Amino acid sequence: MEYKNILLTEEGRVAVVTVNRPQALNALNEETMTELKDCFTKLGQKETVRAIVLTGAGEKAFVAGADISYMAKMNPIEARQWAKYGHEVFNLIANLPKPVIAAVNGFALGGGCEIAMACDIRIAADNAKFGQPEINLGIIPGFAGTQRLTRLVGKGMAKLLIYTGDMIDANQALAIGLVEKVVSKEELMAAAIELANKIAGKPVAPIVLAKELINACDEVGQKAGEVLEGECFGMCFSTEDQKEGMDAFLNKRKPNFK
Ligand code: CO8
Repeated sequence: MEYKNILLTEEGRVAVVTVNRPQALNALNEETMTELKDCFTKLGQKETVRAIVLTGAGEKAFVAGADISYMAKMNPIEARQWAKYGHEVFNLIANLPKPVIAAVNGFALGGGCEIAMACDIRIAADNAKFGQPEINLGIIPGFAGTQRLTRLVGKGMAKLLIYTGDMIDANQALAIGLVEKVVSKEELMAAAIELANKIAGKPVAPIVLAKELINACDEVGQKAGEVLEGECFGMCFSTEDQKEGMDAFLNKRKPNFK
């Protein structure tokens, strides 16, 4: 598939996906969502890619939301379908068997905040702004914002943000646990790529299993989570990397993971 609204670059084991509609502050229309779906599906299957960075083109925005001009004339059935499509694409990212880091370089509003939340880790530039402003359009978040925001920041803070539609800055987002790190906007991409490379250098199976288990927190209780963890922990011992990691430690050398 040829991409018109996103850019894909790969350097070593890290792929960078850039939403590229700066004229509309990288708003997500159907075409962009379909390209993201295609791109993440392929990256998920590509063995040479071990970590992915998602960002937005231009100085101003990561993603300023779902495209309002695309949504304005939707009927209720179409809007419901659009929300479901968003869930499908963002779940693909959230459940991809490799880490995805959002490098939030400006406005992350509505669907933009929601796609950032579908990523594993969020690094924000100090000029980034976050919010779920849907209330000001007469709607609610529709790409799982009511669910992912609540899980990340708790019910009270999610209600404050969703009821008011107010934006918060990067440091406020850090304080409430919506992002994991804030850096200067000049340092953003280097920091995101450095982190992606660091994770890409770790053994693959434990990363995949850890992601599945941490995501499973949303679905299962403590007891079932511990059962799953035990199974996955055992599974690690069937890998070469476990033997290598432990042998390297015991012999006081650096591990050479496959
Ligand atoms: N959709 C479409 N176009 C957009 C969007 C958007 N979300 N955001 C910005 N643009 C466009 C503007 O229309 C403008 O285009 P033009 O130059 O042709 O007039 C261009 O981008 C630049 O934007 P501004 O001139 O507005 O730039 P400012 O710096 O003045 O303002 C803001 C920046 C504050 C980010 C402002 O653009 C804004 O408020 N944008 C909308 C933010 C928003 O409300 N986002 C949420 C959208 S709803 C959503 O995401 C729901 C997701 C779930 C959907 C599922 C429902 C079924």
